[in-house]
Amino acid sequence: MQAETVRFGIDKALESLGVKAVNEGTSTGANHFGSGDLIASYSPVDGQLIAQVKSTTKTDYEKVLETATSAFKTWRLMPAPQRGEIVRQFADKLREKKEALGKLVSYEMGKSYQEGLGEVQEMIDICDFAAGLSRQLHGLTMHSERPGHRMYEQYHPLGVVGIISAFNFPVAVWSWNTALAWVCGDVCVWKPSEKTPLCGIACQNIASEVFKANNLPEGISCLINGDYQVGEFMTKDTRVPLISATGSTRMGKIVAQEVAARLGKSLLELGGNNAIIVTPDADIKMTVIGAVFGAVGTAGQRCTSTRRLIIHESIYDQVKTALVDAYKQLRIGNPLDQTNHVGPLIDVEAVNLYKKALTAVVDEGGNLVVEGGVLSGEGYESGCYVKPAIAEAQPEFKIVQHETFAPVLYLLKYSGDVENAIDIQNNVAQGLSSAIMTNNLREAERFLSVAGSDCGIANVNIGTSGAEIGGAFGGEKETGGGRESGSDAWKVYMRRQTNTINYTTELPLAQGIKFDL
Ligand code: UN1
Repeated sequence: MQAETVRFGIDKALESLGVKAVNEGTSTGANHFGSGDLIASYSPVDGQLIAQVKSTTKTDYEKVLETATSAFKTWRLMPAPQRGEIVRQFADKLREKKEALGKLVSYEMGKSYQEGLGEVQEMIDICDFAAGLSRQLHGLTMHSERPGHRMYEQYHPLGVVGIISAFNFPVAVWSWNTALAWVCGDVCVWKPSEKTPLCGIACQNIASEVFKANNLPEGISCLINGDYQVGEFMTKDTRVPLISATGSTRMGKIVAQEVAARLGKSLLELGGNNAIIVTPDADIKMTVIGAVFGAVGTAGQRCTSTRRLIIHESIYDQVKTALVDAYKQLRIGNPLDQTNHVGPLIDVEAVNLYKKALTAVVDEGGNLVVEGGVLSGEGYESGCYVKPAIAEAQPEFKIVQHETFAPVLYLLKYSGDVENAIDIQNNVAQGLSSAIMTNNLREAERFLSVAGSDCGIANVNIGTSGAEIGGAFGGEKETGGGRESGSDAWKVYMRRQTNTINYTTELPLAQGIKFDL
């Protein structure tokens, strides 16, 4: 009982999600198998081994692809609203398992339990969205230039969709893809991050129950596990028309080239280097809340995390002081304990990158106003807990141009007009999320205008992270250009067909061409 309390009920959560000590890491639904090496999942929370997962071999993968390809032939024939009903049932199951799954996300990945629950809520939201969407997979109709002809376009499913996801959103990003792909009539093969394989096992178990209860064939939801080589089985496979990959820009460039080499489609969600512009007309209290959550939420490991604050010189000192004060209130520790704000980084490798960034910013002439450092001692035995840091820096510093997946916030000063701040903001390789804090309508509109932010997401008076599922999610430049989640992101999971129908007894040619025999 004592141990149970200390572990915040994680053992019960694992049991309810069907996560065992050793799990088959390959699955086509009810059928789990796997013959590859074991992947061990250690919690960054307490350094304990949670469980192991058998990785996917090439032979296992072939079995998955055969099953998925055959399931597609059945699944695509089911009317889209009926597929939406299956996704609705999946959302119900997620509601039942929300606490357990939120806890596993928190324990395996290290984000706060609140954020773990939030991530499962994103899954539920996208499923609800997809269920409604299943009745709205509309194409357009056009007027033909020929008499007695009709033109329209329709959307058909693509087939097998390959999903490669990252550790930082170990369940939600899969669901953004899969919920849409399923209503579109596709079947999915998912390779979760090898840093969070148990979240994959748990989600697959939940999905499998729903497909089984509806007597649907094996292969609509598939799971594979392993490192980049297992990802390569899919990226190089012409039977997988679409690869949706979330992760680093480095990974995305490799995936994009492999998929392009076979003229497949890819949807890429890669690195961000997100900034908040703080103008003289900003509400400072709101700015501090938005910036602190953006920079330290998920320990700075969101692709939407706030990395740069671009502050007008007239309020620079005021904002800096308010931030330094706010950082003093931050409680760092076990993320399952709801009194803590900041949990651990994913692993020791991430801690090293964090340390490197702090050294680099000082080497380049920056100044640490909140020093940071790695925590040790009781409660920090995993070696993954770090203190969020703030550094005064210059926009052109190499380290400021680079995405470090850790709670390091750079303060940059601008003078003059908002255009100067926008220039600094846009002058990085990445283009995911951006924000401006201002009560000045002109500044806000300039930020949103064609000459404003060049990012996929541009917010006014909210931070850079925490996007809602209803909008299309993604970014430009080195972020990869993909769009997932809401709006019309579903179109990437389908193939478009233009149909022209002649209901006359003549065969007139388009463009007025005469071809009399
Ligand atoms: C990610 O970090 O990969 O906008 C996704 C957000 C979340 C999703 C982040 N809704 O912060």
